[in-house]
Amino acid sequence: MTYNIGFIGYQFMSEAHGNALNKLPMFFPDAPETKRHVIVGRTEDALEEAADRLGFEHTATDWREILDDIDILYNLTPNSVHPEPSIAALERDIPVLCEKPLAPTLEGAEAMAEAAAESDATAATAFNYRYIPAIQHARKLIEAGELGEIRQVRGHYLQDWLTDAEAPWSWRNDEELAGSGALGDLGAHTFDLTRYLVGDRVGEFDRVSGQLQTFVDERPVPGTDETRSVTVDDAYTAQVAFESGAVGTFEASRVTDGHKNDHSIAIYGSEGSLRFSLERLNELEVNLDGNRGFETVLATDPDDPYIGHWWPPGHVLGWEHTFVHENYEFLMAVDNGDDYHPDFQDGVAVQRILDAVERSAEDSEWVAV
Ligand code: SOE
Repeated sequence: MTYNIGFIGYQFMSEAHGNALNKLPMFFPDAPETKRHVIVGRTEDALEEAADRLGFEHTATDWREILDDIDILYNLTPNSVHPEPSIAALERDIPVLCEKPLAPTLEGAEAMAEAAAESDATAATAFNYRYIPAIQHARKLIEAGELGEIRQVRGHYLQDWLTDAEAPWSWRNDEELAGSGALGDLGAHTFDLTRYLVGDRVGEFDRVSGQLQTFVDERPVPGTDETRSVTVDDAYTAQVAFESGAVGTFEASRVTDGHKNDHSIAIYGSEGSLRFSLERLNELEVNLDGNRGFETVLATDPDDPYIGHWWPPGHVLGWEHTFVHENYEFLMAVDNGDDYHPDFQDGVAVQRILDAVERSAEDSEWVAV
């Protein structure tokens, strides 16, 4: 079967997923066949250009028009547009891959998770960082008990694209369109990665104490001489208590000047520890034999996940490869009817954490997730 793919959205994430679909036939020849059938957007000129560049046969300006013609929906829009099209597709048992976070609010994410639970179709939340070979190597070490009892998790996602007060306003700066700022856009990834790496050992996020801060409260609107208010956080920090008694500290920012895309996580156990940074995504630092400190492992061996599809050892991978792996696993799950994670239940679990951090920041106290 060749699956007709529909994208809603034609910007950054559409390029990442379009590139991934383009690479699958050559590097993952057992992947289900797909056709980039239709791409949806509001601005016709930009849409036509994107359709050409991303290899789509058709364009549309209303997502409601495409559901009869597609086999799989990719919802790659601003967060406020995630619920309605995703739920409509799932009600027709059309598989959905939706970018993260699931929705601007917990209510929206719960409606999406409910639709997924009632649907026979696969519903994926696009937490792509689970598909890094070094991260999957880390999970194997943790699952094998190499770190012993997990005690502490430290995670951060630091960028600096909004350090300049003149950096332009976008939907990611608006509470109605995004829900939150660095918290939902970046913190969501770290919360999911934590659930993926140590969820089986520390349980869920139990209680959080968080703070949100906005440093620049209005920004220029591109192509105009106007400014618009920033109604979401530039940065968040949070303390976390897990169900097991393990503890965590988390933060994300869009104004940490000098950090470009530094998604880092460190796990500390009774027998050892490990740490990872997206800016060195082929490497995992491990500290497993006593007090020698951290040693760097290059996760590019043939038996490291996905590496056999690419290049010889040491011919390193990049950010884009995480989307190729994610699309491969998603399409295989759709084709085989297998369980897929991270699904919408994983997505709503992260949304509960986002919501708790926001409530805690509002009330300046610890809150239950
Ligand atoms: C923000 O700049 C962003 O594009 C996030 O929205 C993505 O989820 C992350 O993978 C890269 O940074």
